[in-house]
Amino acid sequence: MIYNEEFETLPREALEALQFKRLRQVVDRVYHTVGFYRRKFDEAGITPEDIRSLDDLSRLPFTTKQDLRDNYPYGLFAVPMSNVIRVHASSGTTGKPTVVGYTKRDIETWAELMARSFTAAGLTKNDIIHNAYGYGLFTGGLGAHYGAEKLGASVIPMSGGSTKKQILILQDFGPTAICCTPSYALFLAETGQEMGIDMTSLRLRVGILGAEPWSERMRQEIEKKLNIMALDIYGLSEVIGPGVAMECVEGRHGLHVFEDNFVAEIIDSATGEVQPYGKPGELVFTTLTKEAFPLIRYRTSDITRLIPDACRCGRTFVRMERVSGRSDDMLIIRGVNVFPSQIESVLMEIEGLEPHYLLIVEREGSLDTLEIQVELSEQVFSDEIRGLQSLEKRITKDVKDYLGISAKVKLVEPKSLQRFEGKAQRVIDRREL
Ligand code: DLL
Repeated sequence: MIYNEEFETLPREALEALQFKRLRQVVDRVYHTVGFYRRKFDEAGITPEDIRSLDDLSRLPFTTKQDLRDNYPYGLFAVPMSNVIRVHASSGTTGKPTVVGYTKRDIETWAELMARSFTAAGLTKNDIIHNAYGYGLFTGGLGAHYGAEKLGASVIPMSGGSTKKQILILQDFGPTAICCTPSYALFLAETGQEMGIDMTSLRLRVGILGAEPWSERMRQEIEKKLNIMALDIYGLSEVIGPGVAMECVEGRHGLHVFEDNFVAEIIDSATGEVQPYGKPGELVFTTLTKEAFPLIRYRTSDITRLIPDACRCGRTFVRMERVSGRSDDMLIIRGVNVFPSQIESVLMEIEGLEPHYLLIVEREGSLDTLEIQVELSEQVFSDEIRGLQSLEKRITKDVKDYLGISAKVKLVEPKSLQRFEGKAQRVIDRREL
């Protein structure tokens, strides 16, 4: 099933013509409305008129997360705030989040992309969708919500957390589809099992899972434990949120990028050189239809490759292979994006700690766990136990309050963590997906 036949099955030639037309428009618009882009283009000696074909896109400069940070919070918006009807945000490399904005039309575009994604997963207005992506600044909850409504399905706005209640609702409300991160899907399955519930006999038949990397092995586990078909959905706040690319039930290999709205490129992370189809590298997006927050050649740091082969489903959009990793050090812990530098900033605000720490990420059952080991200063090391306990509590609380993640804190003796001559290795990620 295809939600928007007209656009999703455009012959490549017509699609590329449409992309070019929209690219010219967006390049023109950002050049004239966003100071940042005008400066960047001027520095590169390029004007909108120089973009004469889709290939000329590669002549434009990249936009990075650092650029977004430098223009925090609204500096890259291309419309006045009075036209912005929603903002979302995700983690940046410091304590400050990355802020994105939407006009009314952007919200409609996004809802359609999510309706297309649900349709690609085989859902219709007859489905009941249990939405366990978090509602709030995170784009998952509201993104999926509006898409489900656009499709005409019934949406259960669960948001994240309260696992036992989620299981009750899964049993009683009879949802046929679930939206959540793949690790949370597994956690729900396992918790249900522990509660003595047969999680394979619920009405659920489809999972629309994403927001973090997962593997084919995890897919099989989830499918077995919940007796569903699990499909991969990809997106990032900067580009729009979930619904940038979606797997279809027919293909189940690679996610169709909604190319009438986004141009995808793969580049060599080190040189910035555009790579041909099939070669792995860093994914870069240019938005073609967004009004409030258009992005030109945004470097996602996600590593994948593009598959141009025709798909049985009839969509002509190129597919991206499941994301295999990142080119930066961002961690995704229980769906929350966090950079080690953010944890460091929180630690360094607290007296009595040394700037030597180690982050250990593991997966217990299906849940990610984070342990923070941090060295005490000589002065507090001699303190009595009580003082140390309250210090541990304070760190746990600050990490939770500022970054939204639960961590186990272990205070260690001064000078006990390994020192490094070159680049410090502060993260041990033992998760096997
Ligand atoms: O995670 C948007 C989203 C919500 C996608 C719900 C899918 C479902 P951010 O919080 O900005 O946005 O995080 C974006 O998450 O750059 C990837 O590194 C990672 N990511 C998202 N989807 C996938 C996926 C949302 N399917 C960052 N597979 C991205 C692997 C994913 N990684």
